[in-house]
Amino acid sequence: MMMGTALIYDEQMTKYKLLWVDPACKVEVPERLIVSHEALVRNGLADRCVSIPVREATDAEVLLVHSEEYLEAVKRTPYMSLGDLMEFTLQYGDVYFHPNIYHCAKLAIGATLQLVDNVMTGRVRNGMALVRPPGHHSQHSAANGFCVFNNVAIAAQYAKQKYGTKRVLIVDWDVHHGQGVQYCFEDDPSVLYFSWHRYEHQNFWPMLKESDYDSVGKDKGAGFNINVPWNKVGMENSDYLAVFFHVLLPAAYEFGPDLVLVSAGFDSAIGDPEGKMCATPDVFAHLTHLLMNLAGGKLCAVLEGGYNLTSLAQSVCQTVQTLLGDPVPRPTELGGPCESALESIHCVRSAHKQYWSCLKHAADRPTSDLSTKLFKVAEQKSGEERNGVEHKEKENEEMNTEAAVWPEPPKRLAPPVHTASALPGGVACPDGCKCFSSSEDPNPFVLGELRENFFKESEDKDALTTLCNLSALLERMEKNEIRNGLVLVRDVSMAMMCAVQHAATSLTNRVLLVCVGDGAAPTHITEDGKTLLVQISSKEPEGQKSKYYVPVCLRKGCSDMAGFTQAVLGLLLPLGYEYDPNLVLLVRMPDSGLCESVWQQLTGLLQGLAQGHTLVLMQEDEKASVGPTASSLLGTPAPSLGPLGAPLPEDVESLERLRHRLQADWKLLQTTAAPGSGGSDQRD
Ligand code: FKS
Ligand code: ZN
Repeated sequence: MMMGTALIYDEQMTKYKLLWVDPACKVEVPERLIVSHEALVRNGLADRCVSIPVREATDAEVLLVHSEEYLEAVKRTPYMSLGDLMEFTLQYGDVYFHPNIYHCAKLAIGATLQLVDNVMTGRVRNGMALVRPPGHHSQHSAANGFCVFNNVAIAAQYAKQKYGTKRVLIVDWDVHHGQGVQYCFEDDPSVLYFSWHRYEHQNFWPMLKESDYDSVGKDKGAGFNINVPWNKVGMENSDYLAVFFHVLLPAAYEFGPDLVLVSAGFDSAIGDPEGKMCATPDVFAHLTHLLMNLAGGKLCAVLEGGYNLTSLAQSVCQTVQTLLGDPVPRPTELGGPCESALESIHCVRSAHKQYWSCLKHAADRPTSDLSTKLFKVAEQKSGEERNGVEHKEKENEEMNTEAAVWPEPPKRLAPPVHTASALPGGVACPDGCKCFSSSEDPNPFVLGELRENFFKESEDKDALTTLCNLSALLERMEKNEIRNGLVLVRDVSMAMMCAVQHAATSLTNRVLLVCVGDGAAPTHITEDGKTLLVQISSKEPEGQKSKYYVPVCLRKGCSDMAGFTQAVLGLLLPLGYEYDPNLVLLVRMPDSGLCESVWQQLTGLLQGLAQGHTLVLMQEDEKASVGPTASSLLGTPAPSLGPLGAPLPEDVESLERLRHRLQADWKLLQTTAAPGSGGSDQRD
């Protein structure tokens, strides 16, 4: 079943602008929308999307979030004189009105709701709405921060009302706090609102106390508001990813939304004059990808901010291209998160540990520690504090963020074959897969090698052919002729050895080997760092020799969904991202006990690595899994796991311990600031 990506855009929304001088508002220009759309057209992305017309929102839709008085007031703005508009504007913060903005604001809501309708009815899988004015700052009875109506908040209410959506996740990756969204859902447990934002200890707009990590929601909604304050500028890709791995994703998977709305602001990208952050546009490909397996893939991205036109256009393209299913680029520049980011992560996890089972064993913040609360003089993030990578230290002079240079994101070419499979006779090739039949000529050299290495004694023709196919498949993946593949084998252990050995002798210099389930894994191959082996099983490891061998032990093995998911999100993914493999080998051991939907989640998530080059190995008798696995490899979102229960306490604890132990070697596993630095409590 082919399902598309919606793109909703209308030039009409470029037809309003600031009519007077206001330094606070001058960055919010019509060109933002024009360049974003032009870039999508230029890169051939707009054409690949399902284009859906906008419409005006009805009064009833506006009233889902806003007051009647406010709506009536905004309704009068098209008839106001310039002087009246200026005066009307004055009662709100950092916003401007224009005779045409009311019309555009209704279109912005309408565009968002069109997107929600098309996603909820299954006409498309996901999509993006390019809108102006943005929405996340506007409140019940107030415009604010370039926003007139709260597009995303209205969309969440609309989805609940019209489609009976039980749980909506709102991910606000704009660099500003969407306080309007927070106020709207503060006491509502059916909407999980996540926002990261430049905060600088309350020195950054909108300078609210309630933007800090300890605003967790109220009453029944306690725990359903997650704020990650950035207390320094210059945050990078690893800071963003660390927050996803250790805060957002665990909570999001536990929550189990049936719709994901993204307040997609790109002022959090490098070069933005407002955000002053350093994350590159390709990071949005990863953020998008990491959310695409939630809610059965139902994801609606709605534009918010973004003021560096180059960075904005590139970031929009990265997001849409990911929604379309193109291979995700290799993550760039992943050191560890910086001290300030770690401090924020530590605070958020600690503030939320009482609400989320996945955070139950998060490290506490000493209650007496007020250091993150101090209203400090804004400081620049200096290279020295960054983990891992050496940076040139900037002097105290103001950094000219708009002069920032970064390489244009790479092209993201999709290989001609998406998914190939090598299956034993009698197993039908799943729809959309290219079958690698045994009739294809085996490379005589490879054949010789295989005979030499694996079949010294016995001569099993079928097994040999399978291994030949496997080698051929790997070669084609290396040449980027095939994106990913699935092989059913007689003996996964032998096939795994064969694949690893093949990879080691070829150009592939880093293989992430993920073994799911009990069974012997080739631990000896991890010595040279060319393979990172992560095995998730129920067997107690015999002591860890190398940083490249990570045995993850869960008491009930892979059969506990919550524990397994936690291991994947908080351990496997950060390890994988930091390792940055050029091939992922995913091996399912016989009788792993893993349920199909969790397996599909894993398969889907791992495709954010190695540009989607994943080779899956399964045992011959797991025929029933061929269809679902192939479907995930083909980019179909995994089915939602629904809300997850609590993982076994002993598993959570042992995962935390393992993460703690590995932190010295793998910076992306860190979740706490180093004691004694970055303002943590000295008395502790
Ligand atoms: C001048 C201060 C500007 C207003 C910032 C508003 C940000 C709006 C936004 C939205 F997504 F809504 F567009 N203060 N240097 O980016 O969050
Ligand atoms: Zn913003």
